[in-house]
Amino acid sequence: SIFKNVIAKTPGKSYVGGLTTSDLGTPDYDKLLVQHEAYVEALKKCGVEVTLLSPSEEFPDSTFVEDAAVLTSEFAVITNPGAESRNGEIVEIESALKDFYEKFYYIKAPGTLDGGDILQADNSFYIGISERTNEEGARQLKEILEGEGFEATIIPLKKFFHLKTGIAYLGNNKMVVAGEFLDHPAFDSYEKIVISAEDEYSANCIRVNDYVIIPKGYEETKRQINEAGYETIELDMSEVRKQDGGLSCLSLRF
Ligand code: CIR
Repeated sequence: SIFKNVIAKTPGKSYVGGLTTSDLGTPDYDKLLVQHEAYVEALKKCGVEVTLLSPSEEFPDSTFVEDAAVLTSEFAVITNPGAESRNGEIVEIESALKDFYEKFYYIKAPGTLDGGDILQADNSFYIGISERTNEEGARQLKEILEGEGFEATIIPLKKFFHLKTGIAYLGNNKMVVAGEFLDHPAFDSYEKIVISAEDEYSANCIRVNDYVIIPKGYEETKRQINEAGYETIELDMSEVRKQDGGLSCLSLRF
């Protein structure tokens, strides 16, 4: 699918005190801003129009806009983020999406769902159950998607933080997979690009029109994706990774 629009959000200073499970240290805010600007520039190079939201100090993790919505070309699903401190992020995202969508669905309590747990591959969606997305949230999304003519498969996660921490869809039936997804039956029908445990962070990459954006420093991932026929753009993600974020988390693409 061709993406025309992207929503991203500049991180605020409070980012450095946001949620994380990593032990990579405190992010350097100035360095993060440089990395975020490079991310926005890379998206522009891919030919999308970027709507850049202003920082919100009250929501330290709100630069990870992907978690607040699940988008298709026809409709938007506003999520119900599973982390208490992040739940209020949906208000701004819904209002930004009103400029682009008329049809909205909502994940409702007791269902919780983070957009990072949702992967679309053509007509199929994969919905991870994680620390953030519960069974009820997954069930609600599956019902919405099936009602709209999509297929939806629920995948309980074993180790990954979010589903998309370990998987990306490149189009043309090609799936980038790591860890617990390597031999997961749900992905049997795809042509797999296999990411080693050592390179696991690079499984979170994004295809945006003619490019695949990947984190910098993963030569084998770059080689495989180039070999599969895609041009790559590499970005330094060090300060994003420190807060458990990746390339997909920083934008909504539609
Ligand atoms: C969080 O814990 O919610 C953020 N520090 C990281 C969210 C990353 N989002 C994503 O993978 N979609």
